[in-house]
Amino acid sequence: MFLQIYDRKTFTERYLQVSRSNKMDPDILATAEVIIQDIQKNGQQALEKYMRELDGGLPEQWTVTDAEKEKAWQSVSPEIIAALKKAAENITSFHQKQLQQSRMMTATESIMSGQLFRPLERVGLYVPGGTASYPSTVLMNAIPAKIAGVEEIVMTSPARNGETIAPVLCVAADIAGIQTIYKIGGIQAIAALAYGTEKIRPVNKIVGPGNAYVAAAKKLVYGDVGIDMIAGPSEVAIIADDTAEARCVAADLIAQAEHDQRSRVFLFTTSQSLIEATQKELEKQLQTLPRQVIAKASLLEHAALVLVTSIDTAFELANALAPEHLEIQCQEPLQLLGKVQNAGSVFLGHYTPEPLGDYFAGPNHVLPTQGNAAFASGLSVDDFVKKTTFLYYSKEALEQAAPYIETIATEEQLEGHARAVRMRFLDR
Ligand code: HSO
Ligand code: ZN
Repeated sequence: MFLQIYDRKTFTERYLQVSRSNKMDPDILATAEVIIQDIQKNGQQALEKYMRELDGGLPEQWTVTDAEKEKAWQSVSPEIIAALKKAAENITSFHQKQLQQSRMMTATESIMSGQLFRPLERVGLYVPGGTASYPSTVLMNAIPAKIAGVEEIVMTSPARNGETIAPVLCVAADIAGIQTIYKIGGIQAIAALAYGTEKIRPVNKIVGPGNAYVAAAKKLVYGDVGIDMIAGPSEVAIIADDTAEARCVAADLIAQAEHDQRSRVFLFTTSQSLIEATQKELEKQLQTLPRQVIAKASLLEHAALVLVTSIDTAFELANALAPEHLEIQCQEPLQLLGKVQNAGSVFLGHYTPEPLGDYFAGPNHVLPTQGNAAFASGLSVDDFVKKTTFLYYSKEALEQAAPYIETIATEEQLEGHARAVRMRFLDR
């Protein structure tokens, strides 16, 4: 398969010097705005109207019942259940180490300060319908929330025409400790979670992927509730030296390309022969890929194979790109880890393909895309925790601080601030 080959200069011009814009489609935003405002104002009645119009009707039961859950467990194969449970174990033990305790920064008799860590009370997880509804995503979103101590985690997913939610999603939700699953999708689900209706309790934060309408809705409700991030199509960048195997490099590029025709995949290598062999392997492997059409479109439109003169240059370009996933398929991968500046998640060595992280190993697969890794991080326990600072001063300690506070308050022309300090030392 002939893919464009770049060097440092041409890659920079084509991929790095273009201004990236994550602006949303104004028509979609306008549609979302109307529905959200209606549901915010008219609650349940408006929610039902949009579910009838857009989802083809109302479900008999608004949430997945115990009987439906029971049936789901019966219909999912034991292998899938075992794999999801093992993955959940690994994700749990990785994320447990992210949990922080409330702490004191200063602790003398006269001055105390610190941070209280408190979980969010209620979190809503959106799970899309259709082909991109993944049980692994249920685990990746809900487990960190559970570990943070979130009391109520609810999930919502479309159940068109009264259909039920996919059994494997119900099983994953159970494994992850989700209590309630609503059968609502789209913009109306996000609005209902954000503002609440008669039947839906509002949440403090909404997480999870979704189509352009769901993404627009999340953006619009942000500020009234928290959201995780607006994730774009999946990306991988591979840095490889001549110890990398072309068939593995090609397989890993395809693994991201098959997600979405807008997925972006990159290879940075010092080896011309690896590039040539990768081209051939891509061609060969695509022939038998079920999602060949999507993967091919993604590769032809967005992929870049980049020949660089040194591994340092490979890192320079990869860091500028700030990819969601970065694979380092080099001889001494651990020694290169320190060169990573911007990446959502890093995969080291020849036996650490990215799907290991998507499904199983423990780190989260909800990661910043489209260059956002330059300023953002993957989903973690932190996303479900509030950090409240606290402060205690004794009379003597405040007395010592008072002149400084008064000076700054005066400079800011906020006499009330100065008085709040002074008041404590006035004779009665
Ligand atoms: N690679 C995707 C996550 C995923 N892969 C889910 C398979 N299922 C975004 O990081
Ligand atoms: Zn994936």
